[in-house]
Amino acid sequence: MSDETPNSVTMQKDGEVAVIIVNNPPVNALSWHVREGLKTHFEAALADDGVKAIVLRCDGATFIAGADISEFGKPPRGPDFNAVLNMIEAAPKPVVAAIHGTALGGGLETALVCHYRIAVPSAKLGVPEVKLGLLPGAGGTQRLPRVVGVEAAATMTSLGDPVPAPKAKEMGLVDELAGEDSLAADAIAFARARIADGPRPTREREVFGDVAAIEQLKTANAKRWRGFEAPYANLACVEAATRLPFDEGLAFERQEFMKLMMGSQSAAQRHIFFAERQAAKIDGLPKDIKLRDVKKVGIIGAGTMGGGIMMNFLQKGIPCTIVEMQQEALDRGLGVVRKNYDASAAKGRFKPEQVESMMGLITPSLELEALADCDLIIEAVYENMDVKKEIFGKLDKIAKPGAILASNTSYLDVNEIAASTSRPGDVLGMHFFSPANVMKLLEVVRGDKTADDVLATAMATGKKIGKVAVVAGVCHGFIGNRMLAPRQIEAQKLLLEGATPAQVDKVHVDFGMPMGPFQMSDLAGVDIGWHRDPNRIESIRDALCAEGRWGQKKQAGFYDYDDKRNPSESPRVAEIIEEFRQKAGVEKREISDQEIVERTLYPMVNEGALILEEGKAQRASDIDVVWIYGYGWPVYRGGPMFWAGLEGTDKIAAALEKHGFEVAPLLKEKAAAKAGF
Ligand code: T1G
Repeated sequence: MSDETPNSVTMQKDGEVAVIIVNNPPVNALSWHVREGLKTHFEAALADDGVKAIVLRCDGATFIAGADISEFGKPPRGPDFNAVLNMIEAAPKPVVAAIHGTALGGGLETALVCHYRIAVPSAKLGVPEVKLGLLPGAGGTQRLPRVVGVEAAATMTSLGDPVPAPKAKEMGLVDELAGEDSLAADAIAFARARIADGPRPTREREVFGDVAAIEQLKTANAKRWRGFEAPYANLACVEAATRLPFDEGLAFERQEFMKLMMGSQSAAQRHIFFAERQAAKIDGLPKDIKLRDVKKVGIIGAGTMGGGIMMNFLQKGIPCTIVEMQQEALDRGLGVVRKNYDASAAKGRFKPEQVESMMGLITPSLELEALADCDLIIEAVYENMDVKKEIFGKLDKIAKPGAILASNTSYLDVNEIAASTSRPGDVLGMHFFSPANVMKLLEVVRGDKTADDVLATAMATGKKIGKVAVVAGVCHGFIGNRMLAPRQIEAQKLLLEGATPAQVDKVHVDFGMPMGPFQMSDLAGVDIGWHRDPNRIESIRDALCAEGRWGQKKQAGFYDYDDKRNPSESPRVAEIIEEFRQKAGVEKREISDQEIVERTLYPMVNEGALILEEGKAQRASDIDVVWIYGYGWPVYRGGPMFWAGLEGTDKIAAALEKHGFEVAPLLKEKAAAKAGF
């Protein structure tokens, strides 16, 4: 959004109807010059006696998609937004908002001060501010309850999901649906017809609906909103609208908005908004690099990962050939995919005919040769380097020229895999997270010889199948798992020194993680990566595995589980830890929660700094995106590297030194400057 383009708002006249047009690509955000332009042209239209009605519409892909988030935190420029809105609302001539694409946040608030709204059926309307840790701070929480009622206003503001135009019409948010390709003309005709009706200031309309909906939303979303401030602030404002006069409600909203705006949660969530979009950009590559076609995909391995990965492509209508070694394994894998789709269809996510058409896109095979016509082949077999090299060696002879060969390995050396082919430029890692059809994160692992267009194509394919794709370099565990390792190692040590699995996990859950290291280990399987020798006990985990305590699947791991998988602290695990402590000659001591933070979260930041130094991640915000979308790091803490800035890199470095860690040079540098990443 260059601030050198003040001419982002223009006005035309169609007889007695003035049409004010916003054109501020890419999303018509309310940058200072747009607010200035709106003020100028509305004042002109209001002062022009020849004008009997006004239409506000936008050029480009969408109606106004909100305030210009990139201006937040910067010195204010241009007119006060609320003053411009109040002028529009008070207009003595009917004002019609003509909506296409998305009317979001400040964009919907602008449409709400217009007296009428007309929209194309494909339009979406919403107030997603809560997803930025904010609330609609330009009257949205006071005007929405007057237009759609308390329940809908509470739902729209606290959840932040957009409403399709036809539904918005039913709700009274939209007054008229226009032709999909005739919005401009339909809006002028609609405005002309409103001249007789005159203006309809929203602030003068009555709030209606049942305030009890607010408490019901809190109860229904308590787990989802754990740790978040914004959802509750949104509901407090809607509740205020039910009992305060409009201007007092507006003042309350302003106060709540400023609290959130100045807080760390919104700063973190705004950071992630831009970080997610930044992650899609590959430094050094031209934006318009020519991508390879991906019209047919091959999957090797029909296990949990292979099946989940395939589902992403089927849902985008991309035919898939899936290869397994044995018929029984192939049938089992396809059975799981069918079961998952049937379960989703039962929840109304897919129609039965959609499930049939997706299943119809699958070509099952026991022959690798069946992949000869695929544009992208993703190998998802168990983690064994020799097996992967053998497969890629065979693929090298089978796959067509230009086919992209990807491995779903979660930590093996992609360069070594690529070297088992004569076309390492066509090889890279595409590391999906389990369940692969649900988890949004995709680590795209760039090998030393991976061609630029191969990398760009994999990133674009990731976006196409609804993933948040992040470029990672080749190293053990890439970005996410590499940072997870020091956390898990320290967590184990803390048990030896006196902490319990429950204490360590509680610190992480209170921090906002969905679960702690030991709950996660029990869910994933304590035996993942175990050497399978019950006589070799070198760690507490070995001791658990030797006793068959492999986690939830065995109803016993670091916790005991009842048949509903509810965890409880395990006296047997406490015994095992005590036995191990004595064998290791470690003195048990009190461990504070702060020490657990310093020894499990701070080392992740340290590892993140090493990853940046080694160039295994393009930027610190990419690391944040990995942890938000792959490991459930609380978005209101912005990811490990952003959080390090909030926590204080100097504090982190000092604590790491205190606990005997070698502090990464980049972290030392940031600490010395008291700077974030
Ligand atoms: N401000 C600034 N930049 C924005 C922006 C915004 N509101 N929305 C998008 N961009 C940039 C984005 O960073 C990217 O830049 C480019 O536009 C294309 O975006 C007072 C306080 C509209 C559904 O939360 O949800 O109003 O990476 O890749 O997939 O109450 O953008 O190309 O350099 O996402 O087609 C409320 C945010 C603001 C909506 C389009 N509004 N935007 O999706 O494109 S707070 C929002 C979106 C507010 C008021 C409050 C999506 C989109 P770049 P994109 P897309």
